[in-house]
Amino acid sequence: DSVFPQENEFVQSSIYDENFLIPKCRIEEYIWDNIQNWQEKTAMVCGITGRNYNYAKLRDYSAATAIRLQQKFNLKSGDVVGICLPNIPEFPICCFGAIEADLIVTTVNPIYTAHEISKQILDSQAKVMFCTVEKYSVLEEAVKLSEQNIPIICIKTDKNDILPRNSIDFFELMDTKGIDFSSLQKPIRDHHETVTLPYSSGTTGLPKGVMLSHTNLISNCEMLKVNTGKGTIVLPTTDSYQDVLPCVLPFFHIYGFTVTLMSKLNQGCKMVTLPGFRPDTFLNALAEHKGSVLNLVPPIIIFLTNFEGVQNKHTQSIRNIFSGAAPLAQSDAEMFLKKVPHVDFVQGYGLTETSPVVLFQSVGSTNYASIGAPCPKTQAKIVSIDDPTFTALGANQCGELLVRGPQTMKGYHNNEKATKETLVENGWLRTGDISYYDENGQFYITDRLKELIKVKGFQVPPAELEALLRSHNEIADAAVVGKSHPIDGERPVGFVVLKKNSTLNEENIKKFVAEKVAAYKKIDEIIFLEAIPKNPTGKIIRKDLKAKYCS
Ligand code: 4UV
Repeated sequence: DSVFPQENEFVQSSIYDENFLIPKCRIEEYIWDNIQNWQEKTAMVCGITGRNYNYAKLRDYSAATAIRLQQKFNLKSGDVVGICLPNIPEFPICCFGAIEADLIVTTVNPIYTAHEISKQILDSQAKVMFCTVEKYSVLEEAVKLSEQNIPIICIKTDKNDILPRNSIDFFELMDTKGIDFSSLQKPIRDHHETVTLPYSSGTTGLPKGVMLSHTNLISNCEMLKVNTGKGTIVLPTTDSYQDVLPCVLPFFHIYGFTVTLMSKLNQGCKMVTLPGFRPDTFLNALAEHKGSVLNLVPPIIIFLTNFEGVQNKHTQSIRNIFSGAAPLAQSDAEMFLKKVPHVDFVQGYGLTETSPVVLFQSVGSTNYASIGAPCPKTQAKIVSIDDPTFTALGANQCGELLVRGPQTMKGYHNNEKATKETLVENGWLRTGDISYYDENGQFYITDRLKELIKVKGFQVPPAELEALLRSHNEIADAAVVGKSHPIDGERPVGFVVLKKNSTLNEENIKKFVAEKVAAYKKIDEIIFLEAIPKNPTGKIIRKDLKAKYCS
């Protein structure tokens, strides 16, 4: 357990530190830790087709997958496999099977284009990819673009699916027939080693692989179990294995991965997987499966508040709702809770780089504008933006939020420079968010210092869109910033300097980008400029663009 180096009295510690212990084990041990209590209960059920697995089956299929991955592919401990899957019941089998085989999992957004996937394949050096039959042609194209020779393991999710010719059938891989469970080669990498590599752009630049260890992720799951007075943060009862979670947030993102998938498998819940957000399937899952716990982002909270089709039968079984990943206005929370006054509502704050949760509210707090206070074993401080000593400031002073704790990443994969800029002295991680805390130690996010844009809680790195715009042979220079949007949070706006004689218009440019990126990254508006404002070192002055065009 980490003991933090002492700093001044303004550093904010958790009020829940006492008796908090982090299990020293690997993820596959943690996930199946209490399985004897709920072997026969449903672990995963598809909210569309009803396809389901109980806990005993899920564990056995994961172990069989681990053994076959070790035996059939030329993989060694610490090699990376890519999981490009929507929320389907097989997601944890692929993922925790690969982890049991001592591999590292990089989760890939299943709505990414071939162009986006190929970048992650190359950067992570993935050796095997998992996808659904539906996504196979995109994966095949991505593998081609990356000029690698990578086997693709394919999951049939519909009874009419036909296995693509050059792919490997996942259902054969996970089949337990003929499996000798004792043939699994024991892992040689311990719980401090990297186990997942989700991608995040961090404070600047292109997406980077975030190296998270078993301990990072497990400590975060345990923090969510802490009792804040009126019950635990994530689950309101002790018999949590009866809780049902309609899983609408994607498992590939750290929120869905840790807070939903890992944490709830460890507690014996039933997860209803939804491959994407659609009002009808989401509401069906709530009513039909009697959803009791929800992990959400603000746009879905706004949907539940305003959508006319939301009736009592959809919300009556809900007991606990957690919101995170983007700012939620106090008024949006209040309007929502008028509709569901029986619900325990908690907001949290986190980053991919911190597994993700670092601050959360206590159950029963009505200060919805706040993101709460540090998790167990976690500290937070506010520092002046231009202070190279990162000295903690007192209450009610705005500055950059820094955090540290056992959930803080090991660093960025193959990127020492970005790691050094983000992880500074004494284990502090720079969040790139502007924040302050009040006299009660409650934190508030007021702005973002980093260039990241968040659309519906998803990351849109401006550097990625700028590089894409600049790759057009009629575009001389480009910049991208976020503009506030009442439901999505933000949307990207592009600034473009055209080359001489170019005839490009707004529509051509938007189309050019839309063909190469996932839908939520599409540019909403293009503004033509004579020059992009830059400082003497060539950095785009985004705040000028924002102030002039996006307010
Ligand atoms: O890296 P990332 O995409 O990570 C996240 C993780 C959010 C989670 C997930 C589960 C939780 O339980 C939880 O409390 C939070 O989104 O993006 C990180 C950036 O998202 C913004 C902030 O700018 C981070 O640096 N962000 C995340 N949560 C909040 C937020 C929030 N509650 N309020 C405002 N901004």
